[in-house]
Amino acid sequence: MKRLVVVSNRVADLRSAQAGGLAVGLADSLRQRGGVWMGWDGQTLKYEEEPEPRLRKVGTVTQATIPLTEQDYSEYYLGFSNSVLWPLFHYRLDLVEYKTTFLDGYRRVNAKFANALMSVLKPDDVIWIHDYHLLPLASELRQRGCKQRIGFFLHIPFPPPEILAAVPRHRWLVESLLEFDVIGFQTNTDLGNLQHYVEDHLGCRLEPDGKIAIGEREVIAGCFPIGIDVDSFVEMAEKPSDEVQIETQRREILGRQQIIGVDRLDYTKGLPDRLRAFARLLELYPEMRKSVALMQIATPTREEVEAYVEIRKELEALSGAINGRFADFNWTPVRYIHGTVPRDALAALFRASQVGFVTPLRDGMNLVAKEYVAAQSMENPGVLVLSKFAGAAEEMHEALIVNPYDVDDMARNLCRALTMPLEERQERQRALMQRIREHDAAYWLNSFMAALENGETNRVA
Ligand code: ADQ
Repeated sequence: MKRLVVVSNRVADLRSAQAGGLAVGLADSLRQRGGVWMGWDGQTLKYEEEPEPRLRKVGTVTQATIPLTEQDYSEYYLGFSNSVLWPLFHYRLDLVEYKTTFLDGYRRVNAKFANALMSVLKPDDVIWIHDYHLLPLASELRQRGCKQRIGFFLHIPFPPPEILAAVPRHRWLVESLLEFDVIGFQTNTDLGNLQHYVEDHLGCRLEPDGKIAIGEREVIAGCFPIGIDVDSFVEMAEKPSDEVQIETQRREILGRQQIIGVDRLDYTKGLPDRLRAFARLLELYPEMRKSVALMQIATPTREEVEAYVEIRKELEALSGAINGRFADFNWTPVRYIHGTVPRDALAALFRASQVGFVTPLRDGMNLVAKEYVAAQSMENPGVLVLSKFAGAAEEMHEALIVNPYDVDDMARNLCRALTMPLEERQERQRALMQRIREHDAAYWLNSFMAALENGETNRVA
């Protein structure tokens, strides 16, 4: 079996129990085959140092990391990656902040990654590159003579051509992308967007099997929806800590239901309208007051980008206003937690919540939706209320699908979820669980690797 070389902006800490399903799945595959995981080490240096990657062996896996300079961090990471590509690929043209230096930094760091990677590659390796930070990396590697097969997986959405055309140098970006042998997307919508772009802007031909023909070359572009490690999540959900158990029993005695939201604190996750929808539920259905509460857990991220500071302020103000308006001496409608919760506690909290409320304005997949379903018990499952703009909605039809821009629609569906008869909840849960089991983390990994190693184009419908 060929050695696998994974490249992503950051290298996951493979020894951490908190690593999510993706890191664990990739790490397992790396361990079995032997391989390398390369990325930025999270350090920023004042001065330039042409990076020799720092190698650290963890069992059969070599972690190869490089530092960035402060300028790289600001132009490549905060700049082009997170102030241009992230908002734009999530259809938020209004939040794009572009400077020419951002693009320079983005190209410079991709070249740095390529130099570092060339020094660790062996002729027989297969290379798998992840996410929007590294779109031009295959092109940089090819320029340095890399002949190995290179795959790419985009974790976030791929926008329609009219939106993509707002990125400076968008043509260069897509041409660079086509230097990969396999390009994987989360959904058929994303795949369709790339296909439209290459047909309309680059004059490429689509083969009947979905391959993109560019001159003599053929590129596989496919849909590989990412999944979770269902069993490990089920196991965690079934073992609640004493603290979670006491809290759950208290709510049961009081006859109170809980709606749960868990996200990185990001403007793509639809958090303000989610809180407004909860307030609207209390307005439209006054009988729900004191019998339901919303727990929203939001982990801070990218706090150096202005848009993230704004969203944090907005949420704090909104949760305060809702509590000020509706709270009683013995009932707090919104519990807003600005922080991270350990994965095992999260699983138990999902199981103890009657509704999983997942309402991104746009999301590549959204693993929280799948984790919520995995955590439910078949005897008394909760209901997933899911945005139609999450990639997960392409597969999870049995959730209550909502429009995250329509506060009234979300409020009505919350009420429907909270009052749904047991039989209907079980029917939906059975179908959802079957689907997330079929399309789990291992399936995602194996189907991508089959495309990368054997050129298989079996796409998920
Ligand atoms: P993210 O935008 O980070 O990922 P998501 O898919 O929801 O979004 O994954 C987040 C992970 O972090 C989940 O495992 C979740 O449990 C955990 N998490 C989130 N908030 C947390 C909190 N407050 N406390 C503890 N854990 C928390 C990107 C794309 C997604 C895509 C994934 C994987 O934006 O669309 O699904 O990559 O491809």
